[in-house]
Amino acid sequence: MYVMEHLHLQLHLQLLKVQSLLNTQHNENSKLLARRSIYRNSLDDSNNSLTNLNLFKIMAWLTGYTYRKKITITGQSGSGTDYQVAFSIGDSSGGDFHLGGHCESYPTDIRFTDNDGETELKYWIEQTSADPIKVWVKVADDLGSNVDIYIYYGKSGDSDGSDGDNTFPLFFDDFEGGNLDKWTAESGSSVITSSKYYSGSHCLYGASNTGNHNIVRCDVSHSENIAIQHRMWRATGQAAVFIQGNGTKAMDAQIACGDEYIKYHDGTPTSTGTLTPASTWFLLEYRNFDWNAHTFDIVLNGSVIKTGADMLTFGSFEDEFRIQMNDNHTIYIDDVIVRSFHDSEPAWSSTGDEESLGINTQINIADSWKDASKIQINVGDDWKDVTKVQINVGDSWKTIF
Ligand SMILES: [Ca+2]
Ligand SMILES: [Ca+2]
Repeated sequence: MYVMEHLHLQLHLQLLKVQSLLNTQHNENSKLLARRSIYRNSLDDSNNSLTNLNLFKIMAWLTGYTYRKKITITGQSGSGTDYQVAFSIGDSSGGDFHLGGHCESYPTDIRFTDNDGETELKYWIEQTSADPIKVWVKVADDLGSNVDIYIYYGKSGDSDGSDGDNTFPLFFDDFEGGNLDKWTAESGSSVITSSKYYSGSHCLYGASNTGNHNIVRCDVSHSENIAIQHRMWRATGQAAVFIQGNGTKAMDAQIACGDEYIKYHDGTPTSTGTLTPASTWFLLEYRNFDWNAHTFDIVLNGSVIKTGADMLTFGSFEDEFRIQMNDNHTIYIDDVIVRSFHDSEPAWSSTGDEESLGINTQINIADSWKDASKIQINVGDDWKDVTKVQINVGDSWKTIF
């Protein structure tokens, strides 16, 4: 056993840098000695052998953040990589889970990482003034099965990391850029306005334009693996049309055209039977596109109101998403997003306990010092937490953590 310990320890010499924890002087030659007691708590003696004790796994910590929680997402076969998953996260209460009031400036000082604890993931917060916030995180790992990610939080003076463009690379516009650079204005006089908005301080508005609909369109390739969503505000009686096609067929969603119902046009305007909200912001989503059967689903505020809506035979608007705000109708649009979609969607499952960086330990990985909150050792293909680390200084054992 002593032989085993010795070999084991050689692997770790110079790996651990201890900051400010020891008053006792130590020098570059101080040996980090991981006593058997370090891991005895989490191991039984039968596993405590050299052949099994072969690797250390360093759990990295995102520099600058004081707290983190592990988030587990339930995967769905076929979902793939870079899927955007939405979470509801409260400051000190509410949501899928909350951050215990430990943000310095909620929700600015939050970040998300891969399960490695340090590779940052792109995310976008819908309304930063909300509590709980709704956050979309682009998950790098394949969500064909369950995936863990981390949320970090608690960093004074942090910058805003919310990034819609990179979270939704297929298309994203919250109109905060103040222009229509991502769009082609087909007719009318659509403008960016700050008189109303869902996110930030701007949205798209179809200005008064008698006899000529306000139409803008953007490039969106037709696919069965996307959902197109947007926020909308309208006064009673005001109408808009949303179209996306493949050059042969098109989805054509008609919002309160002629009456107050949400419809789809498959040759004739057909009601979903659901009334269109008025004088409030609502969320519309078009998804579950079947470009063979020529059908799609319509979703209002997260609830499916029509499955298998038939498409329209339509030769125009190939691989474009088109917004038509009827002339002289008061229509506002915000947060146009094209996101990943799989018929059974991956979703938040659970969130682990809060972990904090209460110890000043660093591990040197490839000549770069990383904060380490957790060290694990691999025993029989099973990772076990190291619950205690001691260092020998002047023949005296000092506990690091
Ligand atoms: Ca990963
Ligand atoms: Ca906006």
